Amino acid sequence: MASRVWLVLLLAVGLTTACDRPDPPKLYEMTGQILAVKDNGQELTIKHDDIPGYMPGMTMSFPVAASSLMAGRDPGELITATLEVDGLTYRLTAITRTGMAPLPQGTNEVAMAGGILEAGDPMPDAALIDQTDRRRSLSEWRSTPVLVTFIYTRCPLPNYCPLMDRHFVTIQRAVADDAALRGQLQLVSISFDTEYDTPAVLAAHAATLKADTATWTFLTGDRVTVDRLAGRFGVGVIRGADGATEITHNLRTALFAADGTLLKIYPGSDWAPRTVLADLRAHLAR
Ligand SMILES: [Cu+2]
Repeated sequence: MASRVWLVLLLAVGLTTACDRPDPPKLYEMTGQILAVKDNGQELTIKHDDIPGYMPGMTMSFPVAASSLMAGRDPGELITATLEVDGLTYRLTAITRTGMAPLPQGTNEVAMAGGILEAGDPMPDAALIDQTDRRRSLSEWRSTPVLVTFIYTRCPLPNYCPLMDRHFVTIQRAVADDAALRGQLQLVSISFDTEYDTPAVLAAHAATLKADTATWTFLTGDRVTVDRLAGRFGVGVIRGADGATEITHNLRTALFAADGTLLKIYPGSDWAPRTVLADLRAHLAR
């Protein structure tokens, strides 16, 4: 995902021009913190500061030019590095440790740096709790098609969590009304507001939505578990200071197949319930 963001950014700012004689690679000095060391291949996820004249600070993955540069790399390391940009490719050609610092708290970007689910991946497991205060394992949903999303009940943005709720209401109704789909899809909404969204709050929320809890389950859990799980789905969660009620987050809704593998992720808010229903029908027909 990060590299796609990067590509879009490069195109948007027009750093490359087609047909020109190739320019020599450009070198930029950057500072940041290593959040994750990818065990497969030579890649580091770095939360970096602004790179003057090039890009604002963000968290993204960088390929490393030589395996020798990977020696001794640790999450938490503060570094300076040289970023070499050659057309659309980029890599780190020098890395120097300047210190160590605790990994960021209050966000789950470390979990996200660990790798995001892709189509075909098995549904991750997690120990959670449902709206009736019962302990549940996400793996319980591995034997049926399931649509999973992440929300919090106090979300103030109408086109964020409340929209996901409305979409799930629409899908719940469509599935119930269609003989071919009835009983063929479970819905799971997981709250990352682990402080406020207790089972009782989730039960009240489910009642407000007229959720049929036989097919639509609301889950939450301890913050570390939920944040790690959200990260696996590519949902970034940034909490304010103590007492803040708003949580900064993105939206990712995932459809899993009857064998528990990921069929498709619907990012953001501009997907339509009918798309999910069509994908479900196609999956069931296979
Ligand atoms: Cu929200």
